[in-house]
Amino acid sequence: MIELFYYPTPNGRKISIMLEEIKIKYKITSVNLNNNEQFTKEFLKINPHGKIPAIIDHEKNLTLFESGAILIYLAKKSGKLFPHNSEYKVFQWLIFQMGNVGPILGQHHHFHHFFPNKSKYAEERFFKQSISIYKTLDKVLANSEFLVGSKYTIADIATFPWIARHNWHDISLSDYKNLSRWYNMISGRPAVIKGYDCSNSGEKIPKL
Ligand SMILES: N[C@@H](CCC(=O)N[C@@H](CS)C(=O)NCC(=O)O)C(=O)O
Repeated sequence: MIELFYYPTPNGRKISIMLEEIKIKYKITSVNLNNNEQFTKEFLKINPHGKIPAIIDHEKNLTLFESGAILIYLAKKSGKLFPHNSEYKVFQWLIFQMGNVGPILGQHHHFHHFFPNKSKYAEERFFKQSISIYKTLDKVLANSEFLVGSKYTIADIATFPWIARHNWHDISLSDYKNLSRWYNMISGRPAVIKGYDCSNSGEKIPKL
């Protein structure tokens, strides 16, 4: 049994979607970020950096944080969504998500959505970099069904919940034809629909 420490955010949803995709038994423990529950003494023992997601694999008595590490762990445990013959390409796009998509889009919606007009420099900087990420993803998906060829992998799962926040980014996803095709395809997967709202918060996957 996997225990997922969760809040309905892009990083949290990567793992709930993965757990649904691999059909493993799991339970959700909510860590309410609005109430600063990520900083409780108990949670800091699980992730000393005070961020969700984290998991405990109770069968193995293993605690893990950082969504990329958790995705790799769950893929290896289940033997799913991490094809051996394209392992390094999966790492490439997973690391691209961890190092670019998440941090840049995260900073962008922070400055643009929560802190508008207060730092023109920061707002413009992250907006520009966010557009560049959308363009890069659109370009690669012009010649590839998924991020790594024809296989849906943990790299797609890591990236999808960030693109699902496209409304927050004030970027029109429909301007990116290939990224839209990929987004619609993944949005329709039953495991993605279930994992996106695993805590029954009522939030639906945004449409284009
Ligand atoms: N690199 C981390 C990022 C985790 C992260 O930033 N989580 C956010 C939610 S999406 C969080 O817990 N924020 C609470 C805070 O910063 O206090 C990962 O991929 O797991």
